[in-house]
Amino acid sequence: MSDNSILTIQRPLALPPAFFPATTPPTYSRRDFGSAFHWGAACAAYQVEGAWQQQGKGPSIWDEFTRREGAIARGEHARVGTDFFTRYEADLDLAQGLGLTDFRFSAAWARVLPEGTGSINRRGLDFYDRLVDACLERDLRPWLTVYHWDLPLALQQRGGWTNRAAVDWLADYAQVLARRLGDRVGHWLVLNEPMVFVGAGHLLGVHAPGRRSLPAFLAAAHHATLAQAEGGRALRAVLPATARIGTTFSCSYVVPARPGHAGSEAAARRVDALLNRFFAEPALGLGYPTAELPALGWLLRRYHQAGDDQRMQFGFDFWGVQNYTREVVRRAPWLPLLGAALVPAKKRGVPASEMGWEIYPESVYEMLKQYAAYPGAPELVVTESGAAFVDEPRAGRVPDVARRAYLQAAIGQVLRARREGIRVNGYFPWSFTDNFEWAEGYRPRFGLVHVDYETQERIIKDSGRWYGEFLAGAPVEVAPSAAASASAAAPGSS
Ligand code: IFM
Repeated sequence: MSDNSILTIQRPLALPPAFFPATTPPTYSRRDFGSAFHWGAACAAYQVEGAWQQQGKGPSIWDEFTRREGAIARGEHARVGTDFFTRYEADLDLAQGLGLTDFRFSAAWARVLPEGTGSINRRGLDFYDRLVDACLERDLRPWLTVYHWDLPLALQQRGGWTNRAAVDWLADYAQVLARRLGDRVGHWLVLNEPMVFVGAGHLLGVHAPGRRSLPAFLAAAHHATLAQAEGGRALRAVLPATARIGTTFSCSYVVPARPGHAGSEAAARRVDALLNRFFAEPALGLGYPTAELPALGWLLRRYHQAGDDQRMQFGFDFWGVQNYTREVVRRAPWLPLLGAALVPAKKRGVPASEMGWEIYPESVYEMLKQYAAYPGAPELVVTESGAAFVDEPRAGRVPDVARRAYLQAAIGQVLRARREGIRVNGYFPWSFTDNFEWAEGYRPRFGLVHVDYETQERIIKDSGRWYGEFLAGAPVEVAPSAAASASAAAPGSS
């Protein structure tokens, strides 16, 4: 990394206390996490690769969805993305320069199998082969996500996730990757955030494939739950015994808008079951959280077949915890299914990121605690964590003070969890570079590295420079006044 001399750990005193809750350790350094801790950064194929039609790649549901009028902010798309397909070596050079030990990316299913099943596109698979080697050449351990939302369009035309055959499609595709890359990729993640691609894609209609249907949602959810476990088994069958197989969950610490109020508490439990427990508990053999979500009775009657409870179980080596915020929930009896609504950060008047998500770094600690509390829970890894802000380069620098502070606070919360004995063994900021943020387009920037989408020029932001300093051993010193004056933000309106 160049110009280290100007890297100092600044004390962001001007930031609101939410950035540094009083529970943040006031000082810490990389050494506190031990030498085996994984320090990475993450990205996903569709959000960065571009090259949407190159070298035999087939179309994905996102290639189709981004063509729809009004689907994506400002009509943006990811046909070029951050051009990672051609620039991956330069990006990995930056990651190496910052001192990362691990690098997480996904494979584009339609690049490997243009029709989703059947014949392999050798040139597509060759790309991931080169990418894996490029990581290893830079001492970056590759973490490969099998499915990060970009289903081949050909499979959508056969019903996509609503078709039970999707379980086998995913398992077969996972084995194609594992057979070619398993000799060098040691960490595998089956699904990225199933609740998001199932919910936003099939119930809310704001992500590909743009469905708004409760039956489609329930069918897709059940098939994704099966695919999560069967994908794990498919990988296990062909990978070396040393491979670590995980999967990821989107999650948010859920609190009632009116603590102590029975209706509000019950509403929060229902939302927690949907957002945080839905995909984790079946993997442990606990089934779906039907007590809190009676609507799932319909799923069970309609889509669940004999033997599915066993098929939904899998002994993952780790769970990827992906956390950005918390949710404050109020009772909303007029709303079907959940009878609950989220109270937006804006309405609560609390600090929020560009995504409108409350800045609440303690959520990562709370979710680690919640997942670790399951008997039989595997090791945890924070496979995504970060915050989107609008960043403006100034004279060759990107002074993203808020993101840096967020990361410092969130990493501090991971340390807090470790000090309480929680088995969490890695942290991956989302994202390594700015990228295509799905329906929101390019405006929300999450990266440690700024991307100029006109020129594809990269600038390491101050948050990225700080991350490099931290990985090189510099201590974090949380502004004492902020930590001392901080108090947990009030949940807000009911
Ligand atoms: O950009 C996404 C990513 O693809 C999945 N997890 C959440 C991120 C921010 O929204």
